[in-house]
Amino acid sequence: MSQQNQAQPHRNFIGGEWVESVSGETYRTINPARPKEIVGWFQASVPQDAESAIAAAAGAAPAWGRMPAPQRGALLYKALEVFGRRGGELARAITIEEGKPIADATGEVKRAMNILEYSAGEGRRLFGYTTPSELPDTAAYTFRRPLGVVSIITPWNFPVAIPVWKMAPALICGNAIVFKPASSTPFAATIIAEIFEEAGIPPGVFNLVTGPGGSIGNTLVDDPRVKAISFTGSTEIGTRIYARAAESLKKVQAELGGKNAAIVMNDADLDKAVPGIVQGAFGSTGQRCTATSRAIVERGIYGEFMDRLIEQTKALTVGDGIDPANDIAPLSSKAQLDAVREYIGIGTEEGAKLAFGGHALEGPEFEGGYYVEPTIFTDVPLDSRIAQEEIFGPVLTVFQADGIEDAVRISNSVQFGLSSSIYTRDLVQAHEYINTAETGMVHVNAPTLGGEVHLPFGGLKASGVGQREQGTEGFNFFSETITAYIDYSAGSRERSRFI
Ligand code: UN1
Repeated sequence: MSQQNQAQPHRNFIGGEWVESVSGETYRTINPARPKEIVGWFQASVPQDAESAIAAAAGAAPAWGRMPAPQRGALLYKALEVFGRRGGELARAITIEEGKPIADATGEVKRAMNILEYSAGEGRRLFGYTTPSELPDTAAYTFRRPLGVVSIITPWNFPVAIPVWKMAPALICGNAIVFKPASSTPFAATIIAEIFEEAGIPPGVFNLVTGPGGSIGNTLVDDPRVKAISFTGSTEIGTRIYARAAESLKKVQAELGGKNAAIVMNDADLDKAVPGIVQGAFGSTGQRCTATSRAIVERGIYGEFMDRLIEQTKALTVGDGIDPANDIAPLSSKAQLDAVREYIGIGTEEGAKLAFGGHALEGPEFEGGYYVEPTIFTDVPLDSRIAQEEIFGPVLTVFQADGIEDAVRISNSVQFGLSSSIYTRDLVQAHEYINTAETGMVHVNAPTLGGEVHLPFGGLKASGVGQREQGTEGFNFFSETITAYIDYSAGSRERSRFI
């Protein structure tokens, strides 16, 4: 039975059973708003646990893959229904374990539900294509076949939406999954596993293994029964996974870092641009691969933009994400807090001007939580580290540009290429940017964030590799395309062969 006593450690979900790690070890997660508060205890899994999960998935994959896709879709609809019922609980789990404001967590759950709905419906499509053959009386068409077992390795910053936007397409395509959430956010992952169990997922189709990536990550990539890896996380780890998986020619879908820019042209509507950049930079405490970490502002509007930016940033309240009055919640961990503080220090040393914020918030009212003020740097040297590296916190760097070409040059000057945005009323400038921005997603007059589940999500350059997530591309990643040729001519006859 799925229900686990809260006082007991949560368990792995393998082959339809809730089981302990063979290591006999557990570890705890904490609430970043009050680090003294323990969220739960979880299994510290070792390679043998990952192997059991892979074996369970390999055993379940053939029958699941043969089940008609609309029936798999019916099961995803059922999971959607349970998600709806447990949505509030999931949002709270996100906030107390990851830290983000409850409104962001609620939005995240909604996104997960959107992709479940979209993927469930895909059970009645999963299109291949037909095309005329060059031969007479011959049918030629493609269809999809599942890959088999796939590993789903996800980060802490979206503990619900990212896993679901990988697993829903993986499952509808007929794959069995082994899901390894980030070691710091296994609580929401455990609830997701409970939801799929309650929806009636056949044993072994959905497996959850918690614990540090250093311990089980390699098994989830190397095991020959695993056919593909879908990963979201740092560029460093993504590069290692891609290289490892290449040894056995596995498919990899890796969504990695970002250093996203929002351009503000002289003709921009600042009533849109300023709130859009404030939300992009500081929403979810900046811990989002699509966060706006650079604003590139045309010189003529710079003064007014900065005045409004600082005024609106000042109005943000920082505090525990569970209180809906707070706009900025803690960073997700002590390590994140340390990294962001270090970058703020580096920024000052590198000669950038600290225009707002820059301090950790440490008074007794903050209860030891990992808070940092929203922070804005101006006069940032283009080759400096804070201009080039992903900070993953509420830190915005601002640049000045002379016209669209200069703005594009600054925008494209980083190794990353995930998302970008331009604020302008001029269609010519907007299209110039859409056509030349080195990013996988471009927004016009809207923040760099987010996306809709039926459109592809992903980036160029160091921001990712492999087929995009979501949209049709997501289903393409999780299926093999098989090409069939059928000669239906009556009797034997001389046929010209295709070459
Ligand atoms: C979003 O912009 O809402 O890790 C989603 C991340 C991204 C997802 C961002 N893969 O932050």
